[in-house]
Amino acid sequence: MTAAARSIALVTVIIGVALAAACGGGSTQQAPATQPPGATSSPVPPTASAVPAPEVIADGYTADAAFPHIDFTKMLGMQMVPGSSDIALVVSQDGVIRRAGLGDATTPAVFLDIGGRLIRDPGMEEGLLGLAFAPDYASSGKFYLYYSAGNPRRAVVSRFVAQGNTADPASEHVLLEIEEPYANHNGGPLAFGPDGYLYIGVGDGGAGGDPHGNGQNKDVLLGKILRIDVSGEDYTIPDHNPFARGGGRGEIWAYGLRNPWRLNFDPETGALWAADVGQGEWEEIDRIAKGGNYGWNVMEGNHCFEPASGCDAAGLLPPRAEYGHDLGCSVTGGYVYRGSAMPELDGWYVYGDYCSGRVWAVNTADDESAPVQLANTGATITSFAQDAAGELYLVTFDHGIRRLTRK
Ligand SMILES: [Ca+2]
Repeated sequence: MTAAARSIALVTVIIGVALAAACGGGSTQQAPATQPPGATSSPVPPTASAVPAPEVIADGYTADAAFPHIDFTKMLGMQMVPGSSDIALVVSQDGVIRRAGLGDATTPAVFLDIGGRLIRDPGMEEGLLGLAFAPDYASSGKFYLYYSAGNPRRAVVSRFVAQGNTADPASEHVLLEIEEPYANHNGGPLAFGPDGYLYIGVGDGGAGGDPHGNGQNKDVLLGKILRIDVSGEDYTIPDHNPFARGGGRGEIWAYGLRNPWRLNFDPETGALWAADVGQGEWEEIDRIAKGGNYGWNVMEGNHCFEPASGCDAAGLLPPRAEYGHDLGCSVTGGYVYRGSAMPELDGWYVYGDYCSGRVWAVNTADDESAPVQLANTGATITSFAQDAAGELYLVTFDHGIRRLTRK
């Protein structure tokens, strides 16, 4: 990549950030609804047994302030402590994790601070980026973090062990380090699958346009979804990983990703859903399959990227949903909703945009229906969160925690 091209890529990033203030509201552009207008105008039958499930209505949702005592700089995650209906860990990009009670207004206390282990001269995308609790956290206290370190610049996946209401930084056991050529596109999501393995979203290494072709290179870990077994002291490669017996790095579960930003399993179907941040035009949502090639940098969303036209899309898996930069600039993945307060969203994957604050949902029960815009919040959405009942929240840089509810 030439210096000029790199400058353009950086300018693109900067413009994207500026858009956070500019795209907050007002536009009437939105994804089409899946039901005809007026579908809800019929009177609701009086007998409870005959009440049909409400439908997902475009812009029929709101994101109101929740948990005002949980509002810290650079929040990008809130996850319920396994087994608790009230206690969450709140992750900040600066390396601080706080332990927060949702049901009281007590200022959350620091659970763990690894700020000193982060890169000293971070780009705006680096930092503490992901947290996952071990499936046996309630008894083991084990949890996993993904963060950016320096000298050399790299992504680190480590295990820590909690004791009581805090965790000792000295409990760290580094599992995996991936050298990062640039400061951006670090990925960072972690999630345990129903198979008990740890899934890791890794960005393409950065700059712009994936100049080293990492997304399509199965011999590197950049631009991938990884799956590793962390049940032992050090990680091992599960036997059934697609390249466990050759053809690429054994850790790879899926490839052709650019910058996966949030990765979650549907607890009902076991399907893995990821959001992949686009280059300059298209943001996408992917259902991640074993060995799947999600196209980057041959394609950005459903569109040729390299080359810009006439690319060979054979064997590339298209996104389940995409949107253009007229509606945002950086997708934030969420969850397949399985709560009860919004039954019409059961089985819909909810996601949003960091720059515009728009929130959408797409039905995972089919492969074709269009996404529906649920709300246009204007918030810098960095993650979604779920409470113990499976209700949804937005974690934001500038609007604290917001609860998604039907209007
Ligand atoms: Ca793709």
